[in-house]
Amino acid sequence: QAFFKSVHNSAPPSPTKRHIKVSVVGAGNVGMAIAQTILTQDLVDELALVDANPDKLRGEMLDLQHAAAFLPRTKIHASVDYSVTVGSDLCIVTAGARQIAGESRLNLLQRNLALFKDIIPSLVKYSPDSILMIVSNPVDVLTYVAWKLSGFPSNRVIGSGTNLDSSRFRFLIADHLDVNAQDVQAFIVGEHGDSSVALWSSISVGGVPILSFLEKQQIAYEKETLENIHKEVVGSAYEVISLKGYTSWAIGYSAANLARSILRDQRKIHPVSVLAKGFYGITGGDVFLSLPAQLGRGGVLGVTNIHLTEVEAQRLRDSAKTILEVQTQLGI
Ligand code: 6V0
Repeated sequence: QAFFKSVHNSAPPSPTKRHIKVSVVGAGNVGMAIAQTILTQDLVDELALVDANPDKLRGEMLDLQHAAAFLPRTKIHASVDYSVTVGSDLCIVTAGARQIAGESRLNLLQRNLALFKDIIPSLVKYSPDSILMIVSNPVDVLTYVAWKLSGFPSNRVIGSGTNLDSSRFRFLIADHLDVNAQDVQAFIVGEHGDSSVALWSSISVGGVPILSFLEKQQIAYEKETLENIHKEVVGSAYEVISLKGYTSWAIGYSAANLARSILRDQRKIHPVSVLAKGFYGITGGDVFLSLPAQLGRGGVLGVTNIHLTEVEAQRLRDSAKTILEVQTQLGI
């Protein structure tokens, strides 16, 4: 028996909006921060969680479901079986082996490669038309791995890349100038991590190019101060991890921000990891690294042709070389 009695003379149902589904693989600190940010921002109708640990997974699912009275209505389910992800529009992968003390990055990568060989084909099987967003580290190489394993066109495989590094950068510049971080346009591109490249030449605040503004005002800007801000960005993940054990909130907002641009076809420009061969003189192989890319319902819609100084372009090519060197040792 129906809970509601039907209403007489009710209008025919209005065309329902498209059902949007996102799956998050890996219900750890990062996966759950992304899941909860997506929920609070009312981005999806259905959220599926997958993890290898069934107890942790069920606990996280119940904990989120218990907030239903305070959240936009979203169907949340979870399973160790990938059939739960069927028909996803977007699949976000945060699963990852944790680095063991003294373990090399390459060894960690080999372990994560083994996980991806299981995860990516399973996602593709149930959501062949989805967009893949990779968050697990090392994110650029694993995005390449996901692209290879999925057989998807490159516009549907995106790494969260330096979207997070750029938001840390914007925060630090805003803090330095005492302005709102949302008014600071600034990009960090290249590898998510140590060889990332800060694009100082294209920073603007409220539309004002910052370097030429400072020069015109004859405010001595110290190159060293600027370089220190970039160094702080590179070191900030290490600092947070050494203090609280992991990073979660900023990557949660960063990934949800990318999800919004994709699912709502926002056509916004984000520095994310994309197939970079052929852009900005990057040659030598199929490499994924972050470039300012326009994101929408089709995934990566294009790469912005921003002006780089020769030094910035060279740093970007060096960053590509660093990633390619690691990639060639993988054997896939
Ligand atoms: P975590 O809290 O250890 O969570 C990892 C989760 O993955 C655990 O719940 C595991 O049970 C699960 N898992 C392991 N193997 C599998 C598998 N085969 N299938 C499904 N689930 C599995 O780690 P945390 O959440 O802190 O980090 C996750 C990943 O995100 C790591 O690789 C981090 O380095 C990476 N980050 C990437 C960032 C970025 O900007 N790209 C930022 C922060 C962290």
